[in-house]
Amino acid sequence: MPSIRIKGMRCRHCVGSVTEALAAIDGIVSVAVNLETGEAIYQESKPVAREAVAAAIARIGFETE
Ligand SMILES: [Cu+2]
Repeated sequence: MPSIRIKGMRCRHCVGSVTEALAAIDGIVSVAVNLETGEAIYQESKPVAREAVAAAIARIGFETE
C-alpha cells in the first residue's frame, strides 16, 4: 500500500484531521496514520496521484516529505 510522510502532527487530533482528509479523497478506501512515525498508509480502489494526497494534507496545514 502507498504511504506518505507527514511533518508536524502532534496529537490524536492531528491524526484525526489527516485521516479524514485522506479518507475524503476519491479512490482512497482506508487510511492508517501513525503519530509516532509521522506516516500515513492508505489503500486505493483506483490509482490516486501522490500530488493529490500531498495537496489534501497541505490544505489542512501539514507538510509532507
Ligand atoms: Cu494535534
